[in-house]
Amino acid sequence: MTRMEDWHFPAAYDQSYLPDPLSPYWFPHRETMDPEERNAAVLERLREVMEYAYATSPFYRRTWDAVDLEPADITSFEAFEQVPVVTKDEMRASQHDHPPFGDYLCVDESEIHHIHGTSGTTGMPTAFAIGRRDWQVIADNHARILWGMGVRPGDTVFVAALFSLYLGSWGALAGAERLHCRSLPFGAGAQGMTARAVTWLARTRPKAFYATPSYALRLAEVAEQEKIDPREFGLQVMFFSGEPGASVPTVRRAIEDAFGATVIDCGTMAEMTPFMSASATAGTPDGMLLWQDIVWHEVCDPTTFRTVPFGAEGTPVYTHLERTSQPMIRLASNDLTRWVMEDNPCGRTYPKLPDGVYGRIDDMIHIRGENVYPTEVDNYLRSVEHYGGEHRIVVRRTGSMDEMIVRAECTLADGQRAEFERRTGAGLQSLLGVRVTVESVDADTLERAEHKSRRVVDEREHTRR
Ligand code: 8LQ
Repeated sequence: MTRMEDWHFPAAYDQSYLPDPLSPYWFPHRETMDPEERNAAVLERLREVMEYAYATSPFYRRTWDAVDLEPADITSFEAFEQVPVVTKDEMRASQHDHPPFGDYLCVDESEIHHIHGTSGTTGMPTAFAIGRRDWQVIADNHARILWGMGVRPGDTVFVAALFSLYLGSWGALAGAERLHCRSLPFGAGAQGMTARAVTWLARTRPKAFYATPSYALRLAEVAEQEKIDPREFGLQVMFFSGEPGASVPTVRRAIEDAFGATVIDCGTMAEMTPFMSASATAGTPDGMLLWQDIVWHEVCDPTTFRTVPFGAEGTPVYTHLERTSQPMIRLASNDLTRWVMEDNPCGRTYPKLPDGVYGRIDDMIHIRGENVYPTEVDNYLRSVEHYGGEHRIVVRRTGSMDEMIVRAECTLADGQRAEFERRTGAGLQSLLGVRVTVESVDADTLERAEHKSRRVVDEREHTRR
């Protein structure tokens, strides 16, 4: 085996390194090597990361001692799959008992370089502490993945996401900086900012753009209102994280058509930063590749947390291979996806999520014995003529029956909408297997997301919402 480029734990990358300009790969060997050889190296690394966590974190020591597990036991992936998963509730409890970062910090507080967090709208926020050296490694990882998307030194990268607690924008920026790009940290979320983004995009004509998919669609609408064709921005690569969308076929097409750029899906979870470790590439633009030498991605049965075979559906479980601050070891995502192992046109030998991550298990709507993903509704509506671009899904109980109402924007005049409602309701019903009442509303009347969309309103008392 030729030596894997810069493969050490703790990771440290040569900050002056840039690949051969003609190479599609940042690390040709690591990216295209025999996956079995890579897995063998990863298995050793997993043991190393666990030894580190066992020695530096009361949280992991407590969890593993309780099931009689020692890092040295991890001699096979089968053994690794028995490592208990970490849940968000456990992290919240650890931060409650050991504020503010929990007893899985693993580095001295003086090492902390950035603090981020969840928005905390649905409970106690979680704090993410990232060490100084880790931040550099994250930047290197993201630069490498951006290189895979076709972004090169000197390209302008426009970051149109919240610069706040949200890690998405900062992570994209760190990668662009390390790649020696011209970074344009535009941000998002302030009053009037979307119209200003249109002006700045038209003036600076960046090569690459980062946001949430919802926000890109919003931006296209605002550009249209400003009488500017978003294709005039000249964007070539648009990469997205934060929510499903870039792999939802009709959403993806709408973005591609509006901007005339390649759409790239990426993103795992903020805790898992370098969160771009699941990402498509210029040569394999569909779905997401799992860059297994940065983060170890498993797709697991959601009850046993054992990996499912390639081809099957499951929930992603993530393990950091290069983080020393708050390393996550088998973090349960609660998302849903399907994975495959096939030859990728770009030549990288990573497994792939061909349909991206389609949603969260707890966002799935259970109605009259059927499971409905909100992304299925989104995907369908965007294929319907006269759909106005935004909707809400309302689930309520009337008497003993659950009913689903889709409130959809319609571009037709008021008197002409009955046929739109009937046809759309029938289409959704045959797709989802449940009766759906469609109520149309005027176009551009439902609020658009500047960040991640929240379209489900579940009014039933027995549900969590
Ligand atoms: N989530 C994130 N990226 C997704 C994608 N590409 N497809 C489908 N769902 C996706 C900072 C990065 O954007 C990651 C991020 O958004 O972190 P968060 O805020 O912790 O949210 C993580 C959740 O967003 C995931 O569990 C997915 O449900 C979704």
